[in-house]
Amino acid sequence: MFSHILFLSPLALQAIAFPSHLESRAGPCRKPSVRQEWRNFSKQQKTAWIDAFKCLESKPHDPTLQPVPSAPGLPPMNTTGSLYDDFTYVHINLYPFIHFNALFLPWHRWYLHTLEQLVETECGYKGPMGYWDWTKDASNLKESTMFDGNKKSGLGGFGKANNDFVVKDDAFADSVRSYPSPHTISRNFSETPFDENRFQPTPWIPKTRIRDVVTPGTVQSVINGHQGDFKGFLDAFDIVEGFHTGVHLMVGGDLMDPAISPNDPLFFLHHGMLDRVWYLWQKKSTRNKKAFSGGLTPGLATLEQFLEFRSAGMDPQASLTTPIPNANFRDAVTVGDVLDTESGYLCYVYE
Ligand SMILES: *[C@@H]1O[C@H](CO)[C@@H](O)[C@H](O)[C@H]1NC(C)=O
Ligand SMILES: *[C@@H]1O[C@H](CO)[C@@H](O)[C@H](O)[C@H]1NC(C)=O
Ligand SMILES: *[C@@H]1O[C@H](CO)[C@@H](O)[C@H](O)[C@H]1NC(C)=O
Ligand SMILES: [Cu+2]
Repeated sequence: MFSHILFLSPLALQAIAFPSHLESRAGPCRKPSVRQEWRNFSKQQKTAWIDAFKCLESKPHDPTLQPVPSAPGLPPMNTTGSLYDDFTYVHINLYPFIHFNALFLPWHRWYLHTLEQLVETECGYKGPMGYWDWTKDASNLKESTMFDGNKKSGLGGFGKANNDFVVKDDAFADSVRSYPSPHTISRNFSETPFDENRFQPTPWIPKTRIRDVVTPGTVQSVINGHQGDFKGFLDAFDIVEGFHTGVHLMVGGDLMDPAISPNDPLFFLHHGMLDRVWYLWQKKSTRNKKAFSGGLTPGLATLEQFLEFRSAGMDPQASLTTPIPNANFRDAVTVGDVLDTESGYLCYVYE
């Protein structure tokens, strides 16, 4: 599943999508919202968060979404899908421009913020955004309390082999996702996701167990390292056998397929954690806070190129004025607008 995305033709990756209506969005941030660890949500808060996501499933497609020319394999847009589906579609469409390059962290920060705005403005949600601190679960991932089977407040567990791994015990069990074709989400746990062809080509990927990747020590060393060097930080953060990819592959099902992975609401809690790791690194020093660098073209044309450029991308180089690709969906902003979570355009902290 990862394979056909990872080794896309480089030509397909060169056209970076420029959003329209670009304007500066700084302003005062007086009372930042606090993003909470999911297990720190009360049961009522969990239900409210889930209901807000379900509300997006009941809202119609937004016709302002204008897909950009993208890689082969982009499914046609389904205009009878929901606003939630649109949100997934933005990720599918822009996938080749926002992974394994400098935009990975800024883009996903914009994406989570856009989701937060959607649930607030479209659905009246007033509760916190969340994150999944998987370091708490390293010793017992499959039995993690994240995978709580409750029809009102639970994100659910894993499906069964005799039922195509469709998740049945969660609050989203009846939620139909339209991409790539209508279905309800599935999950298929693996403790050794790097060792099971979940990510190809496999021979060069260390056969690390996921429990050894999502440890507090791994995260701390990423946060403490590469002072002032965003590219170095990003490379350490997003190694193929690392916690970003590893958690996607461990959960399996929708979350494992990188382009459509936002179909599973766990995506937003996993990426909340990734955004938090960046935030914690930025908090380490003024140099980190201002650091941003890397290339816009993912170095994915060949394995040799990937091993050389890793996650920080190739020329042309990105800068603070680089637009965040948005497929004309919601705010058009630049990297500089999302660098600081308390800049004014953004206004949040992590607990
Ligand atoms: C589009 O999405 C809707 C809602 O999920 C679904 O009923 C319909 O079959 C989809 N159309 C196509 C062509 O997949
Ligand atoms: C579920 O995961 C196992 C272990 O990785 C794999 O062998 C199997 O093919 C997967 N099944 C599906 C339907 O994804
Ligand atoms: C959970 O919330 C409590 C109080 O609201 C706070 O003291 C604690 O630090 C939070 N836990 C985490 C993991 O942030
Ligand atoms: Cu992504």
